[in-house]
Amino acid sequence: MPKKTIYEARIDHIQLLDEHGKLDEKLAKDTLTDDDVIFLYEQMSICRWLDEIAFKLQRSGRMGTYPQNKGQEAGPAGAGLALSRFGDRNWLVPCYRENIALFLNGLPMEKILLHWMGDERGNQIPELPGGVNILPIAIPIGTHPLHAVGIAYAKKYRGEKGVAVSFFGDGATSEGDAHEAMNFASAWKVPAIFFCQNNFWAISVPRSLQTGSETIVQKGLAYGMHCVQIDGNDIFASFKIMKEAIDRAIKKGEPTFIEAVTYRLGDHTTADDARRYRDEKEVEAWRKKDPLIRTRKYLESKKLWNDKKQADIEARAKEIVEGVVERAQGIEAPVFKDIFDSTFASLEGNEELLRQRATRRTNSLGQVPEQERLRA
Ligand SMILES: Cc1ncc(C[n+]2csc(CCOP(=O)(O)OP(=O)(O)O)c2C)c(N)n1
Ligand SMILES: [Mg+2]
Repeated sequence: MPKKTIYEARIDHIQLLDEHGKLDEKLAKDTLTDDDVIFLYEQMSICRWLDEIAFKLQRSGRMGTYPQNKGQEAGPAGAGLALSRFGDRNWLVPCYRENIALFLNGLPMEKILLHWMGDERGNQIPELPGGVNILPIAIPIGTHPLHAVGIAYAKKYRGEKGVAVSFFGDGATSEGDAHEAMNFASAWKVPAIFFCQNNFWAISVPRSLQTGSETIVQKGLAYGMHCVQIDGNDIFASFKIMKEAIDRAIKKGEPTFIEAVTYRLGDHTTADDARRYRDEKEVEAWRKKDPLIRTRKYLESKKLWNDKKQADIEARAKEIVEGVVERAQGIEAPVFKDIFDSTFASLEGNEELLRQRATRRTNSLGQVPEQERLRA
């Protein structure tokens, strides 16, 4: 029977900096300067320390829950830096595992702590000095890529030069909304970029149970999008590919899907114990690929880093995060009504009922501790 091939697919995997800290200098040309790498290494170190302290805050009852970003800093670091440099008034539409991309674009760190302390003011994003717009953290999985595509459509409609980037996990690509977003982005040719952090797990569900797809990124091929997979623990690859995606979006109005292959070294959130479902050998293998370790090895190999600088950044990270915690905890308690005002258009006389329901929650001792902080 005569047949002809009408479609063939190829997915490239991009790595510039390997796990031993060795850089492909040729591919890395015109990407990050030495100063950029030092800067990103320092920022990743500060974020890692914020993770440690946030974990302790939750354990001591001062925060509801917290999802550590540990191990996944490089992808959002490179991408976040590119977003701050290229494009015009870009939009960053996050989920919860790319804190560093937000900080690199000027979000005050205490906003993240306030969010996880359940304070609505953590979601009120001020106008940021770099000009990038940031939406509040999205906890519903996979819904916000649609918001980003809507924003990208508005940018196109208004003739503005800039992109809207949504960050989400591998699990989000099992949700219908993410596929609607990809379809619209490609059909409407809007400047949207999809940045998927594939960390191999959606809470306790392994990637192998989520999809039969060989890669996550090839899902974007079905929608006619430019698709590329990167080593998500490599700041050079992330910066380079995000820069190219921004160019493609602005010059050609075409969306890109980036899959950053990485691993979460911590639990899903503080409410989780990953030891119950993950093999320690798997975690150990990924610890060796830690983005902080490889970036430091690279800097050391170029004589740009030493033990003294390491001690300095560790001390600075402690000082910065201490200040962040002080500011997050030091602000006046939130107004009770904020919880509802930010959720409902109108309370329609149900305010008292909602108040009673919200404050009925007690801890194991039958106390109502957290709500007492709230002002009426
Ligand atoms: C619509 C929706 N369904 C279920 C959940 C519960 N939930 C929270 S995180 C999560 C897993 C997300 O996995 P992934 O997208 O891979 O992101 P990761 O946490 O691994 O970064 C789920 C199912 C949710 N928040 N929203
Ligand atoms: Mg995941």
